[in-house]
Amino acid sequence: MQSWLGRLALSLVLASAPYLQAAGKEIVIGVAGPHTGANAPFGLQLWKGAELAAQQINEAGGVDGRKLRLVKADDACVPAQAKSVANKLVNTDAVNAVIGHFCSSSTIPAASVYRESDVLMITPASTNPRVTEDENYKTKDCSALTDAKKKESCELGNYSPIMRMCGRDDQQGVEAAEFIATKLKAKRIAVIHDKDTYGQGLADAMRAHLKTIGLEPVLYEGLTRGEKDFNALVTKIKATKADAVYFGGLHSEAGPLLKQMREQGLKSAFISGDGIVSNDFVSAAGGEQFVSGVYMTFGADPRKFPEGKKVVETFRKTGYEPEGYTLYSYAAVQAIVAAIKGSGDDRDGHKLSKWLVENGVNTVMGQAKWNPKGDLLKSGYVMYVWDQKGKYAEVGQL
Ligand code: ABU
Repeated sequence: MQSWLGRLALSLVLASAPYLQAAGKEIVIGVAGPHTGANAPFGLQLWKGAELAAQQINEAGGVDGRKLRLVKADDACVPAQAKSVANKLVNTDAVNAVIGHFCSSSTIPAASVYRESDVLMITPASTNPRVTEDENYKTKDCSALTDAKKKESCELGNYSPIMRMCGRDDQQGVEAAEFIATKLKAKRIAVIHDKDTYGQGLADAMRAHLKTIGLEPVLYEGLTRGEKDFNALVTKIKATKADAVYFGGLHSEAGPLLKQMREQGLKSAFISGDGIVSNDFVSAAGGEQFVSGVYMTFGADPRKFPEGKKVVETFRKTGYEPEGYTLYSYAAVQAIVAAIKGSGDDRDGHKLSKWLVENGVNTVMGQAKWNPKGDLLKSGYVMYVWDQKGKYAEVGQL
């Protein structure tokens, strides 16, 4: 039997170390995104990446013996649903952290739930600047505080639990504008967007940079998500004699818009962003012949990083091509696991974020480092082009 002194010592250790208290308990990670609906291909990318990462980590012994368990949370890219599934993940599933969401317009309202509950959220794919530029999140100056505990808590509050594993549209838009102006040498540019946080935000960032280089779009217009007939809009674009059409939005609208442009004989260059980085863009457009020659900005191809070679091979052996944001999601699991191990805390979003900011993580995509706001220190965009086989590769590599 344990002596009272032994029991006292044990209870003191447990009280001061929630991580040890949780020993043996599963680590629950929410994987939130559009698992149904038009954007389900992107939800699948997030799920596949997280699933393989969790499986491989569990096979290697888990997190100091604790197994990872994933919970799928479907927001269908609908903001109100995103907030509701975020509440469920926090209050019912008692997640330790969240990967997601995908659509920035869902990530932003869901993030307010995680921020309030102090749960770490890492989005692999939401690129709108407002995801991390939250108006409710203000860095505080803690330097005048003399009470050590208050100072520590104030400083911890400056590490945001809302983080991303991807770049931002204020970078992506600049890359697109530079390419259109200097490589395509387009002068008459029509800018179309889907009126959504991501799509319009990206179109606006692109347009703002065009302005700095002396170009004003010949047309700036929004379409409605979910619609499939854009023929009236195409007629309008045609009338502008645009030599390039830039689209801010997702593959589900980019596909039919592109198809109807080509069917109406409009041969202008078509450029879009990471919202079309899915093989489903090809079917949405009606086939390879329509996507051939389409340009798209996305981060440097994660399938080419040496750190991820084995993981990419494993995916391919199972018949799954780790396209788009799949490896970003894998890397987000790696970050969560590293932060839990490294910080000794399994739930406090600020502590996990602080650890990530101070240490960085080696992932399948190389080393990731963040600022306290949750943005990656290093992220960039490159231009891709889709080919006649319905595949995409960096411009110059085809
Ligand atoms: N960044 C790709 C589309 C997802 C989003 O940010 O809404």
